[in-house]
Amino acid sequence: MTDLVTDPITTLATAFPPSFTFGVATAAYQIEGAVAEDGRTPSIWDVFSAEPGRVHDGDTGEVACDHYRRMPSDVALMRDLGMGAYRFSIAWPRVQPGGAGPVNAAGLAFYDRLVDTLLENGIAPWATLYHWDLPIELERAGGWPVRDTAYRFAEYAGIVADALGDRLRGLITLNEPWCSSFLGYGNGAHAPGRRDGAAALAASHHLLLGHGLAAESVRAAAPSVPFGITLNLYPTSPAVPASYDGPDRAAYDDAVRRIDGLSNRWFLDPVFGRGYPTDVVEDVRSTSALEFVLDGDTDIIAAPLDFLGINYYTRHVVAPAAYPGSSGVDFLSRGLPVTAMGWEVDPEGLYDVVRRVHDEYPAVPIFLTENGSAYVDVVEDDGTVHDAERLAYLRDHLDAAGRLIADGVDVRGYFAWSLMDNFEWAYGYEKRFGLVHVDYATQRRTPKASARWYANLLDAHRSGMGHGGGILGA
Ligand code: IFM
Repeated sequence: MTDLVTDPITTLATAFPPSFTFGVATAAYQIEGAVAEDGRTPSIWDVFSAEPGRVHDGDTGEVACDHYRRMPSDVALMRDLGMGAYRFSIAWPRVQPGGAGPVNAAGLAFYDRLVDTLLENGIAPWATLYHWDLPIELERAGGWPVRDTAYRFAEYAGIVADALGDRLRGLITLNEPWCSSFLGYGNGAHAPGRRDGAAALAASHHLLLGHGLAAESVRAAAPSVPFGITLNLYPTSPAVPASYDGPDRAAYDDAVRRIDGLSNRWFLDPVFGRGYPTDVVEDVRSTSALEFVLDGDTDIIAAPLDFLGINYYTRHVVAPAAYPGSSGVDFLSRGLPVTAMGWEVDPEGLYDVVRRVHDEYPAVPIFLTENGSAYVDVVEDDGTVHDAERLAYLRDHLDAAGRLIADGVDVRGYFAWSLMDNFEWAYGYEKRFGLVHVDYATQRRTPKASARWYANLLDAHRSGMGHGGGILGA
């Protein structure tokens, strides 16, 4: 294991080959603001966050980090931190208001400028096409549970690929379709806030179908842009040791199977050409007969990938439900330190989940497209934030990424979530994931200690790893 105590930066930097991509990630609705600027129309998140009780403190993305107006200085900030790549998302309602019909040139022009500004500053642009901001008109027509939304998405994907594909270094169709379908349509915690299990399953299928159809429209418009999808994956473990052989051992294993099935395999299997896992099809049969899966759909979804994006935050630890009538599975904590989200800090989980994809699915380059932590930051009088816990989280997860590479897993990049504090969906502005602190009253950006540490690591990596010290010292 890398010695992270005595030589945290120079040793860690050696774990990553020279071609490794280091960057940061954001998403449009979480940072842009300017929701009615240049022809943008509302998305499901504008409508959802305006509904009382949906988002903590009634927060919305109306202003967010005001990135739409501050884009040039935000890119300069990334350059100053030495970022090699930036993963952003494109707001569908800016590019194609209403989700269908003609392109809104003014909205698309923002992303055109962003891509050029990034390139001028030596930062590789990576775009995500859908990070949860469905145009409200498409939701009013039925949203993702409706098949037509997949075709609308493929059309929009082609528009973006045609305009930006010549300059993007990576194009990701969907960010975390599990969240879009199961949180958006299943438990209602996310926009559009519906609570309908059958609709959630239909949404998951149409999101994946949209991904597959987008492969065609993207490759037709921009054949050379690396094409992929980002899944949020969770290693799933029983809340008992491997050696446990009590009478309910099988029930623990079944809890793991069910949660792994719906969280991971429901998405990985069809994307890698295996169709939907039959055990999960059985699990959900009382909710839906999956009549929306038509002949040929699974072939479309299995479109070849240039890379798989994996987002990792924590592990699921599960047990058979203590009380009958619940969903059948309980999620437990092991008493490990948690982030402000209540998520256990488990860098080994990153190793485990990526290793599992490497071991069980066809070989494909892997990019860690999100990984990060929310903590309650204390801002000192001089504006600095000594976020030791976030720094340790970042360092320990990067160490796990380095060990994956050492063990032969084809991990090619890491994007820290997030460049800066932003609108954390139903948690509003209360949870801060940024490497850069945002004072929402003034929009002042201040790099936290974690940002400066990451900048030092990237500096050491770029300069052939011989570099010690740096801003924080070794
Ligand atoms: O902020 C989100 C992001 O939009 C998607 N992945 C998880 C992050 C933290 O919750």
